[in-house]
Amino acid sequence: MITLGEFIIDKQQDFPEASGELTLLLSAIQLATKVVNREINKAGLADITGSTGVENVQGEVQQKMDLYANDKFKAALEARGEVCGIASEEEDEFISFNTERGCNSKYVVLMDPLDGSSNIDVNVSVGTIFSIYKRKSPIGTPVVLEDFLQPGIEQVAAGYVIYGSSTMLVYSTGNGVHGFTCDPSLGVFYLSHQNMQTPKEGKTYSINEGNYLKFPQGVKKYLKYCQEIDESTQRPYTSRYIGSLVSDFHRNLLTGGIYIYPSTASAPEGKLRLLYECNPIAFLMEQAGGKASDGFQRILEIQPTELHQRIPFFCGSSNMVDTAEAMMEEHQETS
Ligand code: P6P
Repeated sequence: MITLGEFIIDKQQDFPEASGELTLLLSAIQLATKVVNREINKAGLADITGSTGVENVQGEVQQKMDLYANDKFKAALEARGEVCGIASEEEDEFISFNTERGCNSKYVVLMDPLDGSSNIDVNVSVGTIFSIYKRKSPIGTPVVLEDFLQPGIEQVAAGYVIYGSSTMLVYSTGNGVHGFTCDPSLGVFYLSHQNMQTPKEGKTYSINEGNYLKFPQGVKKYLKYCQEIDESTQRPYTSRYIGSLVSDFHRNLLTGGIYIYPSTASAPEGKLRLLYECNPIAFLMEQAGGKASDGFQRILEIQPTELHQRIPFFCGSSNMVDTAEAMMEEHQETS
């Protein structure tokens, strides 16, 4: 039974030049995860469900738990002193930790502190998503926007927490994807899924079919393909859509499948945010042997231009993403 802390330190040996800063950063994330997990598990009892009535920069009404989680992760990262700045779905602008220790740190963190938080009120799983880069601006100075606008391929590490039937923290530093399950009696994360690999083929597709009429033609074509009867390819596939990216992703990662949030007529760039949802999830999926694109190009190679920019998202088993991309390509002119 290896704990998350022991595993991170063991893996640190893989990086001779490692100075332990990333280890301390990941342990700060672990600490905040435990605090948020405790609050989520009693959400119905504490006055912490429901909305604040305030809209975030996305134009979405912030849930009380969104702000709680954002504050806890921000505080843990600033206190640990291994991060020079953060960007968050819940913060309009990036935040620079201008202490001497902060300015001299080499990492920036981007996060969705509580993805799918509207599900909390109905007791459905939610998640935290985080993405870690080395800063590009000089050590010793406050961070700048360019430190955050890096393509996903530059990520040093990425991960998510799923607050589900059990609480798991899943991360990668580019050497495989590893999952840790929390023992609630001890509040300790133990290694439960080492070197997670996703099947090349799956039988599950995850998409909000309520938007069908607004989908691009290539997506409509792919959904028809999923629903056709063809025993040789075990179709029709199964539709599973929780409305919580981390939950749909985690299931598809383990069993095979594809998650699609495409552009729609009303949202031409899709809904999901490139920097702190799609890039970290794409990093993990590729590390597990899957694929992630915007329907045409690899997510991790997209050069970001804005902190909260959105992007269409196709992510999952490589054969399924290939098939969906082929249909997007075939029908691009009719999208
Ligand atoms: P819709 C949650 O708001 C989220 O960002 C993802 O977690 C989830 O997959 C998606 O949006 C759900 O969006 O439009 O289908 O309700």
